[in-house]
Amino acid sequence: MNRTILSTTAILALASAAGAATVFSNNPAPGDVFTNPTTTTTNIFTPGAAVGSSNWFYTNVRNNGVVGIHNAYPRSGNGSARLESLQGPAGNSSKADIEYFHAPNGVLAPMGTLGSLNTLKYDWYRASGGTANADQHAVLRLYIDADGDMNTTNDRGYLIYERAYNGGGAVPTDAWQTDDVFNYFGAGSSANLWQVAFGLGNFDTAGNWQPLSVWTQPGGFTPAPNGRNFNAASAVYGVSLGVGSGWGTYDGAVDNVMIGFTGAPMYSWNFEVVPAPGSLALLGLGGLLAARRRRA
Ligand SMILES: [Ca+2]
Ligand SMILES: [Ca+2]
Repeated sequence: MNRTILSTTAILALASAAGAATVFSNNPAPGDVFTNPTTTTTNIFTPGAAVGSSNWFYTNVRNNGVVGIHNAYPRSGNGSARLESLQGPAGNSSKADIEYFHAPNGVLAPMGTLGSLNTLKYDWYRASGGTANADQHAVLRLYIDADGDMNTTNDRGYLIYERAYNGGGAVPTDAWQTDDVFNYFGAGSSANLWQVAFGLGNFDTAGNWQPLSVWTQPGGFTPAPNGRNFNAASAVYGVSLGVGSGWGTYDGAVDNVMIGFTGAPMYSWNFEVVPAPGSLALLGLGGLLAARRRRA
């Protein structure tokens, strides 16, 4: 009996450990600097957009926005995903995102439903300086398919978390923050999220931002006047973090993105700068020497 419980616990521990992933930069230190000076927005097919084979991508970059796993603001190791806006807010203002698309077999697929979502948190850092509003920080978005049927694609959008819709105020600078969307206002009291309905627009006016715990109900929520109904059966198929557009100048980073669904392993991503080939060889040599010492 005890043995069964222990082995079940061990399997669960292994399952959640397997969900924790390190996402390495494409380039050794200082890491990746993905940018685009033009007004044309990049996409996942832009050369250099894919972060290895992690299904994370540097996306929606324009007007000298910058994104890349980099060592400027290390967190939980040597790096984080840096996000910069170098121009704006007027005229051609910067935008840059880092986004995960769930495609375990090369086909876009649900991670889980909104109704089974049970964890959503991330770390972010805003450097002091810059002209972006004092309440701005890298936002967290979920890609949502409203009816949960991935064969119909005209019913999609984002749910977006940012502090500005949760009391706002100037955000701390030069210090890492952890925002736990499910427990933002205390244990079990979730933060407000607002909807972008692709093809219909942004629904971020008063009354249209709602606690996550409302969006996840069977009836969900439909923003006025013509937003989409997101509800417990809606599928989450990706995660997005970004800055801009229209912010002014901004420098910061995100790390330790976590999203979990009841009955499934936790997704947890730590952005890190890949060791240089030389240091990998040294690590290998060190490991070999240590192994030899252990055998001796
Ligand atoms: Ca990190
Ligand atoms: Ca659909």
